[in-house]
Amino acid sequence: QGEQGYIELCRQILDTGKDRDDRTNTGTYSVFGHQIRFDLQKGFPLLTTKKVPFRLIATELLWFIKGDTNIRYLLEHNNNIWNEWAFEKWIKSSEYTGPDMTNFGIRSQKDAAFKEEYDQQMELFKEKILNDDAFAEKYGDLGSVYGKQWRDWQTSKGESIDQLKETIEAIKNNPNSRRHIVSAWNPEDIPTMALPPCHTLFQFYVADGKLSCQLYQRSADVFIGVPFNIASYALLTHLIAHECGLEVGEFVHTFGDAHIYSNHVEQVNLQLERDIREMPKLKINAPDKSIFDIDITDLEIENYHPHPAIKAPIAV
Ligand code: UFP
Repeated sequence: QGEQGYIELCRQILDTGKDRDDRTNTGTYSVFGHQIRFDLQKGFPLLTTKKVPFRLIATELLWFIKGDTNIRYLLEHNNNIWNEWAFEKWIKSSEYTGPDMTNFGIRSQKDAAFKEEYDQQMELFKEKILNDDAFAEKYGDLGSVYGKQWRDWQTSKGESIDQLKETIEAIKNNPNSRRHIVSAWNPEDIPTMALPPCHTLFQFYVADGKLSCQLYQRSADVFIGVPFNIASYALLTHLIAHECGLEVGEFVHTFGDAHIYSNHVEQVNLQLERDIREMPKLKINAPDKSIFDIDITDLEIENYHPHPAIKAPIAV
C-alpha cells in the first residue's frame, strides 16, 4: 500500500525478478503482474524517498486532458519530456539540413562532442517550434499519442470519440456503471507508433461519494517511469473527482511487466535505504473551473519534503 507498496515492489523485483533482455538492450529484472493501492484520502502520492517533479507531470497531464498532441504547449510550460519524439521526426525529414543526428539518444550518452552538437540542434528545434506556427504544426505534432486517443479516437466510420468527456459525463449521470473506461491502446495505430502506450487503459469506480481509478500499465520502468505514472493518475483522479463533485478514493496501479533496468540497480538500492516521509497534499485552487480549463497555476502541492532526486540514465 502507498509508497511502502512501491518500495516493496522494488525490493521484490531485485530479489526475485527474472533477468531478461529487452528492446533497449540494457537488460532488466522484471516481474509480471503486480498491484499497488494508494488511498488518496491519506495524501497525494508524490514519492518522498526521492524528489519527483510534480510540475512536469502536471503540465503533461493537462496537455493530455486538453487533447493536445503538439509539443509546443509543453515547451511553453518549460516541459521537455516529449522533445526527442518530435525531434526524431524533424531530423529524418528532407527539410533538415544540419549535422547527422542519427541515433542521437544513444550517441549523446556516449560521445561528449556529439552531445554538444545535439544540444545545439535541439535548442534550434525548440526555438522554431515555439516561434514558427507552420513549423510547429508540421514537426511539433506527435500524432496518435495519449491526448489523441483520450479525446479524439478515430473510428472506422471516420467519426471521433471523446472518451474522456463521455466517461466524465457517465460518472456524473450513472456513477454505478461498470463501464467507465478510457483506452489508449488502439490496435490499428500500434504498428506506426514509436512508443505504444505504456498506460494502456484506465477505469473509474464510484462508491460512498468517492471516485477511484485503476490503471493497467503494460510495461513499467519502475525506477524512472512509475513515480511519474503514479502521480499523473493520482492527479487525474483528483481532477475528475473535482469536476464531478466527488471526493477522491483510491488509485489502484496494476502492472503487466514491471521492471528495473540493470543500470538503475545502484540507484534503487540507494532509494531503498531511505525512510518514507509524510505524504504531501494537493490543492486545486479553481472551485468553478472545468477540468478542460484547469491550468498549472491552479494546482499546488503542499508539505512536500522529499529526499533528494536520484539521477539515472534513461533507456532509449
Ligand atoms: N515507460 C514507463 N512509463 C511511461 C512511459 C514509458 O514506465 O509512462 F512512457 C517505460 C516502460 C519501458 C519503456 O521501460 O518505457 C517502454 O518500452 P516498451 O515499449 O518496450 O515496453
